[in-house]
Amino acid sequence: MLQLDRLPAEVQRPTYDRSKLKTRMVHIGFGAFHRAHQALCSDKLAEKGSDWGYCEVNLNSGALIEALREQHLLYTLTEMADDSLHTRVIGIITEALHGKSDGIEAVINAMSQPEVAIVSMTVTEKGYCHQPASGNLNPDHPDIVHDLHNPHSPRSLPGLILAAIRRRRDQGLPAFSVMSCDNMPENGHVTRNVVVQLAQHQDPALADYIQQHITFPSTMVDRIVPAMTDAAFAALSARLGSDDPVAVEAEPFFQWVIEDNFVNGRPAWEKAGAELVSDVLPYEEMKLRMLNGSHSFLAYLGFLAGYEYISDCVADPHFRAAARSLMIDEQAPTLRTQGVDLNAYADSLIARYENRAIKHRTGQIATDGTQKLPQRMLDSLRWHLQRGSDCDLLLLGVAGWMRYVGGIDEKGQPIEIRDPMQKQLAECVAASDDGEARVRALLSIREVFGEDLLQNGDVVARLTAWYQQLTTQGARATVHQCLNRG
Ligand code: NAI
Ligand code: CS2
Repeated sequence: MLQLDRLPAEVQRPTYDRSKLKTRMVHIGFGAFHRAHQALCSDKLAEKGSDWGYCEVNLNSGALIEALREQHLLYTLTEMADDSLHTRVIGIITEALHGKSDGIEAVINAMSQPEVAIVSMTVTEKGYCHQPASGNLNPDHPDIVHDLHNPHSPRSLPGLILAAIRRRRDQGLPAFSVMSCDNMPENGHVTRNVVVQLAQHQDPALADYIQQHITFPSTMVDRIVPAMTDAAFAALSARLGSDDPVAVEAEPFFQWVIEDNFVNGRPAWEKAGAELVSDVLPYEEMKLRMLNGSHSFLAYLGFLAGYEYISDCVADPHFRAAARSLMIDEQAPTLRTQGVDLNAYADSLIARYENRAIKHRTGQIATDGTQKLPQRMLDSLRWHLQRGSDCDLLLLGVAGWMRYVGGIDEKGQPIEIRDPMQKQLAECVAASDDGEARVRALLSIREVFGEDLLQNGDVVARLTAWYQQLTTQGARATVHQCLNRG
């Protein structure tokens, strides 16, 4: 348990009066990223006099919430570069709830307090229960099926938001704004879509109310925050003089671009490093395609090549050059971004990947590929296919995912595939021979690939060629060859 009186003097502690904070925000998804990003920004703002505090909620695992409560809602964030580290105690949390042990009613009640003005979330892409290719609600998702029949005791994020909106409307309370901080293009629109579509099934009048009264600001969020490991916890405990099971470590870089569209006020986040803009889409697209697209490319191919961390991948000159070429030659041309030096942006991303203090596992980034591929690679792939322009690195990235979800690595060892569609992936793999049949079987997953890619013979042939090359020659040689293609 974190003990403030044992912490070394250089650890920064809150200097503001925590008892003056009010619970004006409820955040769903108390994961590593939120602890290192939005919570930090609001903590910095509290140092400047803001009273916007957070009620933190986890819907599935309760261990973190329990640990947070035990240490008086405090935890440490350590920013790590190759040659420096800085630890700060975050004090911005006022309450913490676990949907299962406290009960979902306690969470709906917290979201229905008069002072709550913002509900935000980082629940990973799969938490939205949508179809990744279309952004529409997946009506067959088991949690959505449950929530359709049990609107007052929801399990899903859309169902929970809807229950709280209904409660506030019925009690005549002011509406809140709903802000997604997950890595999806137009994350505000995706959130609005799933909530409104669920409402249309449950209560059309509520869907109209949402359209009129609730805003869903989109955000672009950026900071590399790897999952903590046993080794990281042990090193931190030795430095801090006490354990902090809620601790998180992050790179120094921080970016948060927020659509300024809030119905009931917001913290002045711009005073603590965020950018408030009228249109987030160009920022989101740039980040999702150049950063997350290259991350996924490195994750699948790097994992297959035996690289454990992203910093190992970019220490290989061929992988580094391939990642940069993917960013500049295949992702940058697809962007609507204006006024940004994309070459400098690509260089800054590579420099961030080289940070060896950040142990960002390729296996972590490789999770949930079905939820990530459309916005990271497939939108750009379609852009090139329409124009007949070169997109072999994107194709190789997709082939890398196909090889990865085959479930056997280059040494013949099993890969543990973590993906909400894992069952469907395993069925596709089991029912298809390695090679073109495997490529076709995976491309036929419409929720991810839509209809068009499987029907495009050229795409199937080129994906198959890269897939087979990965199988026969391995990821290292294939990345090298793709880089030197004619
Ligand atoms: P994490 O694994 O530490 O936390 C995930 C959180 O999502 C947990 O609180 C979990 O309870 C919740 N969750 C998972 N599935 C859910 C579901 N079906 N319904 C409701 N809640 C669910 O992951 P981390 O690092 O916090 O990342 C979360 C998301 O934040 C990412 O998927 C991404 O969209 C975004 N993000 C992460 C960054 C990073 O470097 N870690 C950087 C930028 C964005
Ligand atoms: C990563 C991102 O886990 C992943 O899929 O690509 O979480 C990445 O670390 C962040 O988006 C950086 O802002």
